[in-house]
Amino acid sequence: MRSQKKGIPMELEFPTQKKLHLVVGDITSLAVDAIVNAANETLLGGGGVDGAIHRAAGPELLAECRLLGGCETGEAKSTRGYKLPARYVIHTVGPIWCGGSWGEADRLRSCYESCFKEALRLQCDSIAFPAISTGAYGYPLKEACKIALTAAFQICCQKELLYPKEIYLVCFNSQALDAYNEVLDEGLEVPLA
Ligand code: AR6
Repeated sequence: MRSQKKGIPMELEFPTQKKLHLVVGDITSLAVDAIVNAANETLLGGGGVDGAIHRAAGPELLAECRLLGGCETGEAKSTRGYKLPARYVIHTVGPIWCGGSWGEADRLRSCYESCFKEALRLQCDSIAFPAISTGAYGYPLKEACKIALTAAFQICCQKELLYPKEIYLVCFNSQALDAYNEVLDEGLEVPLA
């Protein structure tokens, strides 16, 4: 499908004109329509990417989050981006890894699907995801990357779906980028949406 060297960011353009980007960096710096936050059920902030997003957006983000009444694992709720370059933050709650027999994969898949639904509702052309659940929540990186890529490919294959048109999978370090590239090299089975 492609000859990409390990550790190198990339861009894939689909026949639908949709684009998938693998990028390395800090999601808070991206000027996209929506960035996704890997939050917890309170939606009141935390460490990791959640902390970085709240710091960069400023205190108004927390004020709006307080009005949301939390969020169930696998679901998503959105706020404005405030001081972020992104217009919106879509907050989702990934599963805590408990060994893999507790529906973690279904719930992680549901995070991506819920975020895409929210991006469609908000008419976002572009959306950027961190590798949800792969930090504090302990989800094995490669398995999580496979779920993220499968969900992204499903969207990119749908010509009639108006939003989003560009998906960014953001890697905070080279391990995440390597994991995404390994999954792509091994090939993906993408079920029809
Ligand atoms: N930009 C992009 N990716 C990042 C950034 C960043 N600025 N910072 C971290 N990552 P985590 P989780 C990557 O722990 O596992 C919070 O306290 C990081 O390398 O942020 O879903 C919440 O409040 C990793 O690959 O989220 C919850 O309590 C990925 O983002 C809990 O952590 C996710 O790591 C959620 O845990």
